[in-house]
Amino acid sequence: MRKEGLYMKRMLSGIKPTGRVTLGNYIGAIKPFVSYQDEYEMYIFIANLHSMTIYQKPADLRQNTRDLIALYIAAGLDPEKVTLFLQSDVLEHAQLGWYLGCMVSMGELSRMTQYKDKKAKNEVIGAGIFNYPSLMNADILMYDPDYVPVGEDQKQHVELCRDIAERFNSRYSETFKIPEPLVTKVGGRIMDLQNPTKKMSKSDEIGKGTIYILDDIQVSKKKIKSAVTDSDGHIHYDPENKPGISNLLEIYSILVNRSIADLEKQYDGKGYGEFKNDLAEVLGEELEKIQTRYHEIMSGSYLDDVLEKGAQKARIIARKKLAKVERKIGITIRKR
Ligand code: ATP
Ligand code: LTN
Repeated sequence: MRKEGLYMKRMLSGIKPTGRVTLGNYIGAIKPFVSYQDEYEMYIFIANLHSMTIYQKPADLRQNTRDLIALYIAAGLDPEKVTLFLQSDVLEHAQLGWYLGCMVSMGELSRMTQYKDKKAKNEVIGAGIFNYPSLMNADILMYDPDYVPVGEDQKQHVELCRDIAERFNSRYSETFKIPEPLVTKVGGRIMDLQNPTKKMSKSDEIGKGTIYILDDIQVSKKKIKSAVTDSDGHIHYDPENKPGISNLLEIYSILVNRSIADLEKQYDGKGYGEFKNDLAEVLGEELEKIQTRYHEIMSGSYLDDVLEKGAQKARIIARKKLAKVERKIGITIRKR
């Protein structure tokens, strides 16, 4: 794709529909995607095949999937600029995932933190968690992106993807572009409001320290006002010694698009109460905008149209890439 006479770099990423979308997802993933859409040719998909590694009631999976796409759009992602699609709508992902799964070693897969963490919990784990990176490699390599924006936790998967792409290219011939992970600096790890040394997570059962984008706005504002801070009363960014207030400063900075230093100056000599009240107001306004737009999007058939268009565009690239791979590896035997 061209932009003002130059080729736009391509970006691709996915989010799993595994639960209710949190402020962490919004700040760490959705909002950055919106900011990239004018600069890059973007492919964003809902990783619903990956979400099967965690059991969800079918009705919940359906609801979470529709919510996630609607939230992307409500947050400002423009389907005219970005190709938005469902992973399961492009069958080539699973097929390429199989081929790439035959090129990765058990040792490499066993070193993945996501798998190791689950294994350490000593629960029964499905083979999907172990094989997870092969499907993710297919998601990425299928589209030859230059960049893959992800949270810190996913960087290791993108690095494995680079190794597998290089292995394929050297065993067969140049086929895949080697992608770069892109990890956001501010907002890459929003912390739990009640326990700011732990990541804000959608799989947190109690939910007191997690803000859900579609939750009641008054409840979310209250969560900000009762966020755990410290007793020194000085509004200053120091994640090590003042994790609570630093987390709130990061959230504030991203929401108003101002630097942390600027906010520190504004609140110099002021109390935590005033700071939290202001942040609660800013968050409330942002949530209100998103929720209004979300309800409009959910009401008609707009979402289905967006997904159909997105799948059609993605399939063209995926079919071409899979055909190329199958020719190279010797699966295709027909001459024409
Ligand atoms: P869980 O919280 O259950 O571990 P998750 O929200 O991390 O799940 P994903 O759907 O994989 O699960 O996350 C989508 C994106 O949101 C990823 O890029 C992830 O890095 C980012 N993300 C998730 N939580 C946060 C957070 N607290 N701060 C910043 N980014 C986050
Ligand atoms: N593993 C990612 C979701 C994901 C993804 C991808 C991200 C699946 N396939 C391809 C980037 C590129 C996660 O858990 N957030």
